[in-house]
Amino acid sequence: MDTSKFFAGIEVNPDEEGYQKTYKNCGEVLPALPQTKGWWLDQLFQYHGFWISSFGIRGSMLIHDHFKPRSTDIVVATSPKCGTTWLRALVFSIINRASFDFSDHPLRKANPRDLVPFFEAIIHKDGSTSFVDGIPSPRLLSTHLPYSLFPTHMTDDTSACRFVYIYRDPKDVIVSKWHFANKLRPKELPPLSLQETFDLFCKGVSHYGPFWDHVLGYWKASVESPKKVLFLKYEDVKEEPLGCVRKAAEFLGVPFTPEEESKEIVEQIVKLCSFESMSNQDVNKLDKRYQQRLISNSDFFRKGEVGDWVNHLSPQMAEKLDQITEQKLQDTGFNFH
Ligand code: PAP
Repeated sequence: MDTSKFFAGIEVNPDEEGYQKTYKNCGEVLPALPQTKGWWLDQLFQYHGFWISSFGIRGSMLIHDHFKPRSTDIVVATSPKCGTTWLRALVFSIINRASFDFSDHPLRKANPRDLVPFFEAIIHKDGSTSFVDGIPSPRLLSTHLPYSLFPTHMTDDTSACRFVYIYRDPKDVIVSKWHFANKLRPKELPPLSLQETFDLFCKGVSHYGPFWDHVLGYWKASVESPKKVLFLKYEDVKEEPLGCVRKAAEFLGVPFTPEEESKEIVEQIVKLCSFESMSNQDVNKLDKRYQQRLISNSDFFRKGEVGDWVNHLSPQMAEKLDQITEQKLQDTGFNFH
């Protein structure tokens, strides 16, 4: 599907002085950061307390220095493997519900990552904010960046842009990450064992980790600014999808009207975005790594279940992880239950 109509591509001109300053700063900052081997061929850098790939840091710096938020912007935020694909689909279909027929919906022809661009990656790739500047309002962008890495002009009360965040039981996150990492690892590397994955995750050394700090950052922001950050839980959306979709629509300022309710639009959105429906769309069965991407659409659909960790983690691993979670959340006022 041609998704260009959602993003008006614009000529990139990163030659100006401001951008050169950001590139120079990035070139100086990156080599000085603590580094470690990533989960595939990449390198992770510890940047403001989080382990992030070089592209994420460069993207974050460009956002920080050059991105101009609009009051209508919506940022879909997650720690990886917490339900990014699902949330992208849900928010896209809530916002665009008046524009499309559900039987011929863009989500039947395109993967959600083609409809809701990966904010820091696209800015890193372009080397400037030109592409995102060209997206018509309301812009939907997706990010894995921690809340604390966004500039204050996006997070303080003077900016009306909103964040929708979803988190998930870390035991299921580990299992999902483990499968995903092994899909991405090149053939010349041995598979990452579950134990290695577990140890790295527990040490906080995972993409955009430590996981708990990521979740806590968005949780605190949702408590302090409930109109700015909506904080959802994967397990809750699974259990009560209709209520969560209504809540998200209200948060986004587009509650469902009685007429929409009578036409069962909420039910149609939930059905369209369900794992069963999405994973069965031809476009999401593609395992072709297209457009020079490392990852194929089918890699984002595995089981989509709550509690699959019991089939992989030993009781000892589960107990250790629960203990770490309890420790990390101690005295924060937040818990995962
Ligand atoms: P990302 O952060 O790398 O973009 P993300 O979409 O968050 O990935 O993670 C994929 C997980 O979401 C997979 O979980 P699993 O490994 O436990 O199965 C995937 O199956 C699940 N997922 C994808 N689409 C949906 C959906 N529509 N509903 C529920 N879960 C989904």
